[in-house]
Amino acid sequence: MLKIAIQAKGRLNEQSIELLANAGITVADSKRKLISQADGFPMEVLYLRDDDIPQAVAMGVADLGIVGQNEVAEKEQPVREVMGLGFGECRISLAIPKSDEYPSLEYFNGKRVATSYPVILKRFFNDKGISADIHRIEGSVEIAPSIGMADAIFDIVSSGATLRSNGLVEVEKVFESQAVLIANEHLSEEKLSELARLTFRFKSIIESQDMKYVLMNLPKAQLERAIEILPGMRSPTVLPLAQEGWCSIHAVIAKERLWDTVHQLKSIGAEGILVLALENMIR
Ligand code: PRT
Ligand code: ZN
Repeated sequence: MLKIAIQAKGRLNEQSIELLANAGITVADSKRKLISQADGFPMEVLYLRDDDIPQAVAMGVADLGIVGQNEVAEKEQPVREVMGLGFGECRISLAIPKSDEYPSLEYFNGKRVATSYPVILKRFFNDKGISADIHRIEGSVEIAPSIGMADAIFDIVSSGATLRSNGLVEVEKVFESQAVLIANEHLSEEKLSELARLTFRFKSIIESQDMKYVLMNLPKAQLERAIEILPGMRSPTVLPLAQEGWCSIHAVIAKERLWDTVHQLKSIGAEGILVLALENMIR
């Protein structure tokens, strides 16, 4: 049976539980438990702090984990990154007081930089030949410059609101992150085949999140043109309508192309266009 570690509480907890639920795996809420048995899949769930997940997976305390790529990179534990999960997107950036001029990376030579990600930062500065003084601090990194603890910071940025409200500006985006599924490097054959069943479900959920299911009525004479407009999985499904000379078309369209495609279809005479959410796309 697979054991998966997820964040006990925090930003990735809810979406990890939701992803499992969409994959047909119901897990208990983590508030009172450290470990629980899932329903719908042979799996145990371990609730941990995100910082501990890479190590738990590397040691085999858990077979799998859901954690930010930032933690995987920082902790440098030997684990396999299986797939990106499409949530928890953020970046780790260098930010400086907005009153400072920023000529180039050279700015950081000799500066004190506060961060909870010293390993990633050290690697970046080494790569770029910058010699700065890296201060490791946990939590509230963004206030370090204003209280005189540091000249600059290296921290997680999402909307940028936290930086702005602390009088800082983002000057270098260093590391892009999202939640990932990680696995122990020495899983048994049996566990690997359970993992394959799990990733199959995850992939179909993640793919379908970017897609819409579209149906419409169209004069049969325009069918050829509609097929050219529609990207489709293979080709669109075409059904006859009771009304002579008309048909109904069903197709799956990527969200970012949806409106362009709809406008084109309308311009060749499509009517009664319905756009539906797609729950799962199994290839
Ligand atoms: O208790 P535990 O150790 O498990 O949790 P934690 O407090 O260490 O982590 P948590 O729950 O804050 O974040 C978990 C993971 O979510 C991170 O490791 C990232 O992979 C991911 N993530 C995505 C984020 C953000 N977005 C995010 N915005 N983690 C933190 N932030 C914080 C950031 O530190 C900063 O304070 O949000 C602030 C910036 O947000 P904006 O929107 O103002 O730019
Ligand atoms: Zn943490």
